[in-house]
Amino acid sequence: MQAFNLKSANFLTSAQNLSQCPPPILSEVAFLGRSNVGKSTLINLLCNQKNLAKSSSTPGKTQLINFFLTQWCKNLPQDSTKQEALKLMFVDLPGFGYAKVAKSQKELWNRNLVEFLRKRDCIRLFVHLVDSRHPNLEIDSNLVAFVGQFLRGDQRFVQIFTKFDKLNASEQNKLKATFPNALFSSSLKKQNTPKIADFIIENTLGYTL
Ligand SMILES: Nc1nc2c(ncn2[C@@H]2O[C@H](COP(=O)(O)OP(=O)(O)O)[C@@H](O)[C@H]2O)c(=O)[nH]1
Ligand SMILES: [Mg+2]
Repeated sequence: MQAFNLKSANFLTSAQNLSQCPPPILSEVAFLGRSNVGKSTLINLLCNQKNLAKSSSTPGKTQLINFFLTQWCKNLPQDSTKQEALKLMFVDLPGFGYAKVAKSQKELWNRNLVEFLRKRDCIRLFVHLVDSRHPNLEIDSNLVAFVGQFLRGDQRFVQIFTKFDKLNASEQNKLKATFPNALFSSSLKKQNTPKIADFIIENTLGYTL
């Protein structure tokens, strides 16, 4: 059974850079990965809404840091109506890598993204999304190494492989065996979504159930 149930999820605001971000008063979950890997889709799945984070088939369109306020309730057997909701900020980040824009524009985005990742103190969990069909791209291993340079003791890092439905059963088993600590997500077969939500909340709020 899912340990946490979604109570609400709303778009809060967008920012171009760190200085425009809302006050850092909530724990944040930063979703990062290549353009088109499925960041917005996963946020929509977790938030149980079709179009909360704009998902598009045109890579590189999201240039802004988007903040979504989510609220969760612990799934208790007894009456939980008086329970205080757990508030968590989901942050949809601009995709790195491919984008159909000028080089100078790309460099500016990269600078803004790097500054956010390094200096946004309230990030508790980095969720690195990787395409299940391309698990070993250099751009992704560079990202792991990069975040590893500044990851603090009170921050966690997890890899989630997206588009798991694009693999056949034997490819799925192989990927799972190769990355035993990772999670796997599919927008077509949503059965892993509750597990992903629980993982995110437990690793963000430091909950032990
Ligand atoms: N088959 C399949 N397609 C997906 C999945 N996740 C995302 N996509 C598709 O991949 C494209 C890019 O997704 P999007 O969420 O916009 O990627 P983002 O750029 O990382 O935010 C869209 O056409 C999605 O429908 C998935 O789990 N399975
Ligand atoms: Mg997106």
